[in-house]
Amino acid sequence: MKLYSFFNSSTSYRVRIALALKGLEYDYQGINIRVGEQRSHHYSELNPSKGVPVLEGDDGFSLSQSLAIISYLDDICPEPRLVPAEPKLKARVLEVASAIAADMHPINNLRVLGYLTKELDVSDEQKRDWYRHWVAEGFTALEERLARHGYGDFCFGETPTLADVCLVPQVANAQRFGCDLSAYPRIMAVYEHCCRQAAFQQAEPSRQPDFAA
Ligand SMILES: N[C@@H](CCC(=O)N[C@@H](CS)C(=O)NCC(=O)O)C(=O)O
Repeated sequence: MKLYSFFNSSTSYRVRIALALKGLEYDYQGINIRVGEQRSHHYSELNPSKGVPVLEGDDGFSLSQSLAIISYLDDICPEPRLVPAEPKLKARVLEVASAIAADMHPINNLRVLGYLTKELDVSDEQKRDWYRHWVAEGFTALEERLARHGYGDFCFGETPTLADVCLVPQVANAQRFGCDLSAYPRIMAVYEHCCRQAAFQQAEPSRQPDFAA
């Protein structure tokens, strides 16, 4: 398998965590989204949405969208299951994953931040305010959700799920943008617990072949 990834991309980070948890080997192909490689002719043939990650199987099957990739990995390599089978737990896990992947990530994606500065002439400070505002909205709701329904060291129990796989990269990105995360003790406790696990460490941005400070 080959993973098209960018070290700092939170969506790539999700898939790297899933691959590491499942112990799956893969070749790493860095796509530098800072310089626009995701918009190159070659890459947009692979992914018309022009984003990372893309997973390419040895049989030529290729797939974009981090959540679809993780669902596929769960089907071809079920242990450990990242989307639990039990209906209510599965729904809770998907609720958290969707809050991050569908509500939070898209409005702070690189192309959105780029549009703010390049097309709408927003200053870097205003762009940071935008980022921090949407992180605060999203994490305030997520903290409440986890306080009501979460338990154990991970989001839900003592084994990682898709909820943790989405939470860790979102926290890492928020830290990179200098967000104050002190109001989210449950989110941060889960994040810190995950960061002590070998699979999560293996997937960290600083440990990727294309890492650049
Ligand atoms: N919903 C997609 C989003 C993919 C995506 O847009 N990834 C970001 C990096 S986190 C990207 O490649 N951005 C490039 C850009 O915005 O131009 C997924 O979950 O895979």
